[in-house]
Amino acid sequence: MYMTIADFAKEWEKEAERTERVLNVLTDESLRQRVVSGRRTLGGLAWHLVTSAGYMSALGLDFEGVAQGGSAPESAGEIAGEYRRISAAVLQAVKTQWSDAHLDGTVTIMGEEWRNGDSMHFTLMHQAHHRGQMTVLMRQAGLRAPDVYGPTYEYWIDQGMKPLE
Ligand code: NI
Repeated sequence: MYMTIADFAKEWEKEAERTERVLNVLTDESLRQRVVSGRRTLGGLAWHLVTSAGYMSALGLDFEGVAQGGSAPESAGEIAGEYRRISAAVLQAVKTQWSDAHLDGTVTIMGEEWRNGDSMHFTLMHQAHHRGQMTVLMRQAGLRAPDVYGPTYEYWIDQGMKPLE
């Protein structure tokens, strides 16, 4: 749990960089890759990361969110660009509009009291969860998933080593 804005900012930046690494590999065609027929697409999951960062406005932060009613763009570059923009905007809003004490403030979300610092942490965990789903779909779409928290299968091959089973 974050006690200071500085702690939060450090983790937010690191996680945003990981997410950008994943988004930057997407191609327009790969956005249509689905979990199973009729369910979420890779593009839908990628866009979900953008819109969920936008939910931080519910904590009283003021920043430019996602255009209302906008559906997922069909361009991978556009999704990655919009993610970079909104992720930086949230961070900038926290740094300029909050003090450390705001992290201890609470907001009622879906009938529950949420500590702001915990909401921020939840948002990053949620992002990591969907990023993991995305790397599976990326493989199914024929893309090479980047290293996120550790080496990938291809990384070991590149190093001339036998990949772990
Ligand atoms: Ni979600």
